[in-house]
Amino acid sequence: MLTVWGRLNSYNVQKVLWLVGELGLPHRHVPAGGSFGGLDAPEFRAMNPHGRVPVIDDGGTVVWESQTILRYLAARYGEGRFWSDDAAVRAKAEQWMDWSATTLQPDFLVGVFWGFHRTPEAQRNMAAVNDKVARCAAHFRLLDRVLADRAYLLGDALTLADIPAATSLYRYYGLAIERPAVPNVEAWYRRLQARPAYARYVMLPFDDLYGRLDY
Ligand SMILES: N[C@@H](CCC(=O)N[C@@H](CS)C(=O)NCC(=O)O)C(=O)O
Repeated sequence: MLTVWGRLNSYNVQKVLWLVGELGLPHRHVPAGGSFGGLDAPEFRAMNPHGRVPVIDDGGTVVWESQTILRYLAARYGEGRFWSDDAAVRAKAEQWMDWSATTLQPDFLVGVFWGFHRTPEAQRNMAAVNDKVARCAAHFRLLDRVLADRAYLLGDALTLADIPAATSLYRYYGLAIERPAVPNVEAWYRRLQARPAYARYVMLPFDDLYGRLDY
């Protein structure tokens, strides 16, 4: 049995549970982190010395770091759909995963979501937030150009390429910030909202995180 540790309102946990849902994997979910705590417990640190969620235990194989978990689950359970033995095919998806982790996520999750939503109003650095909002607009325009002739980032089907970037959409569209007109991104987002696993694991309220700098 697969076990997934992590609070449901964590972006990194949502990525993993979304893929678990897409793969239809039976699993046990253990809330951890945030108000659930538990990350400093010796048993948790024995699984993840970094003390962060998500973590999975798949029949004794323990994995942490959300992007590594995505690749593990895809390789183990997603052959033909989320995984390929062809390195060239895999690279097409992995470049978007890495772009998301190194470019979109720092600007959106750290710069905008933390800088604006999670930071109490009196402490916000709006110049820095506005800079990140503008950088995000450029990132979503880039995605818009890529999505001009396709339903998902790599073509007709959802792949690992979509998961990290698209997990941001629910929050990006839920914040009172300026956004560019990106109709192809909006169509992608509508397609994703129709997927039960996206609706179940990504489209979750995040107002409890408003103005909260602590986990
Ligand atoms: N690079 C890590 C980041 C993990 C991370 O920072 N997780 C956050 C939640 S998104 C966490 O555990 N925070 C402490 C907490 O929730 O208590 C990953 O992708 O898994």
